[in-house]
Amino acid sequence: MNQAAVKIPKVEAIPPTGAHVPLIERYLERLPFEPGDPLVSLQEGSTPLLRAPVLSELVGATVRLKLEGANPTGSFKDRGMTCAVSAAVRDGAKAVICASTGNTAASAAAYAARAGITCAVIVPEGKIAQGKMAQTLVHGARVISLKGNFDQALTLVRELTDTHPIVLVNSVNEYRIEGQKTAAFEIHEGLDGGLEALCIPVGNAGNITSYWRGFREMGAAPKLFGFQAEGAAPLVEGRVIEHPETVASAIRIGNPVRWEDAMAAARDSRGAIRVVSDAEILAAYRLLASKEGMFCEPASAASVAGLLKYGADGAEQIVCVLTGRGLKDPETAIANNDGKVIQCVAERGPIEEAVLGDP
Ligand code: AN7
Repeated sequence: MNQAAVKIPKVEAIPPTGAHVPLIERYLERLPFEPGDPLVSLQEGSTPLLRAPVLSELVGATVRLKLEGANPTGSFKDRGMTCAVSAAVRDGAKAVICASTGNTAASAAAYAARAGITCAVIVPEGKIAQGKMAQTLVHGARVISLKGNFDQALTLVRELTDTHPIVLVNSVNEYRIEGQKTAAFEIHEGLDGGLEALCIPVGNAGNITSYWRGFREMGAAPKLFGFQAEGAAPLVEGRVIEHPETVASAIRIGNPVRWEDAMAAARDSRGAIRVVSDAEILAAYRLLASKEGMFCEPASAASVAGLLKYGADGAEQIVCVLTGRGLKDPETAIANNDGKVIQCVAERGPIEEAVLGDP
């Protein structure tokens, strides 16, 4: 089974998707905003829900991918950030700050630029992917590279924001959770309430918390399966990891802020939080790119790695959340693929051999 086997259906039944509407407008009645409040939006949300035929075949169920990399800065963080920055502007803030493994930084930098306020980000030195660093810098944020890890960075920004009038936009900020719950609304609406299991990567655990809140507000209760990387799996091991390590730099987090909420989401949904190895993450990452045509970042592939490893408890309608876009992390992509680049001189014969010869 591959995409070529899929035929254009005869009857077109295109549901209204809410595309071209800022997320806060689309779900205003369910978010802590009022008409007339300042709106800082890059037209986030309303992301595609893509069928995954190869995965569906492998798992023996209908698997779809929620493409959060289609958000304006390339990750799900934009859902929370439109809310956090709109609220900050409404409340008169002139600056926002976050600790970040990269995506929160890129998103905060973009929304702060849009709002005309300043942004500072603290990132673990040498541990954020190049695409995210590029975004953050070009949006004009102040980037502080910390000789330490994400958890230390978060502790420091929390102390700073206790004593300075700067708004913290990590997922301790309730507006982040409120914004991110809208992805659950979209999936619930997109599948007419038919979702049975959701697979999602877990780092600081804000997103799994948000999805559970969103599903509950819709009166839905799919099983939530969260996946942590083996070297950074505090929720699975039940202890803080002092020196988290994983190829999936976005989820290299040893002491998640939303620890209790994440455990409650897994328990109350009759799901689980489980571990996948870096090798399993990279295998899923390559499979998504080479068989489904979907290039996500390594952390995102943890959701698919987990589904392939553990299944989804017999669920027939499954969604894997692809939290961020593959272009975020070009180094990992270039270091982990089966492709090759063939050098060639600009002449007919060698070109023919390069294109048509035995690989
Ligand atoms: C692609 O940017 O924590 O469990 O500082 O970038 O809600 O933390 C990123 C997290 C999954 C985990 N996938 O989400 C940050 C940051 C991607 C991510 C996660 C992140 P949470």
